[in-house]
Amino acid sequence: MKTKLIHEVRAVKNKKELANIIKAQRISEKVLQHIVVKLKTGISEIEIANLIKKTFIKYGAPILSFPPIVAFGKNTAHIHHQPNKTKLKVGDNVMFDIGCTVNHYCSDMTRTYFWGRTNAKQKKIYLAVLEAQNRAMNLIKKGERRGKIIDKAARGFLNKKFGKKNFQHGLGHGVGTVIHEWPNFKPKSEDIIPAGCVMTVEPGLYFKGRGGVRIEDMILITKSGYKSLTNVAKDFKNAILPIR
Ligand SMILES: [Mn+2]
Repeated sequence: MKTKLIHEVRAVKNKKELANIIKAQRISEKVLQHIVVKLKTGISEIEIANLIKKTFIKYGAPILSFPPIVAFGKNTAHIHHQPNKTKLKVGDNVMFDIGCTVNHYCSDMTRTYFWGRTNAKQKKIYLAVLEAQNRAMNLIKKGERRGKIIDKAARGFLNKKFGKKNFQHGLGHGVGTVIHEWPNFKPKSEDIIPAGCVMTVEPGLYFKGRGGVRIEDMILITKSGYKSLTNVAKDFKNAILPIR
């Protein structure tokens, strides 16, 4: 057998490592649940980002995987938006990309919501991103392990529908003691994804000056398929938040 390189060794998680990642993810889910109900028209991204940090501390995970991304409205078109004073308006896209660490192991999740109502375009974009994610996951379920083919399943669908400019990042990455680790789902990836690996699947569509949608789940690659590690609803109906 060929000697494994360090990035290949650490990509495959043992039970304890996996338990830490799952614990970090469950905490993130609790935080998201707590935060979504704190939204109100006029609140700013930075206020929500600060509340997210405080809530992670409250739930026992003060060390985050990365600074939380909170984006409202057209700011959701920026892949790595930094929360600012932008205020929430009715009809806005609302994007949260958050993760924390447990014993150094990271979690990573993105959800996009709509504040109060949506138009036909927002719905079309959301459903396309969700479909792209499903296509990639179905391929993994069937046993595909080539990173670029899995990326293509989502990207090909989105490119065909919306053109080539609107999904500018990889479909997913390994997660472990660092938030982005080997292997990768991306167009030029030669990676073969091993069983035991924790990966994100995070297609997105971004329209400059208008807004974007990204849906990101973490999955465990298994011998026969995958196991989802993300327990947060993502169907379109759940994405529309009621104004309180
Ligand atoms: Mn990610």
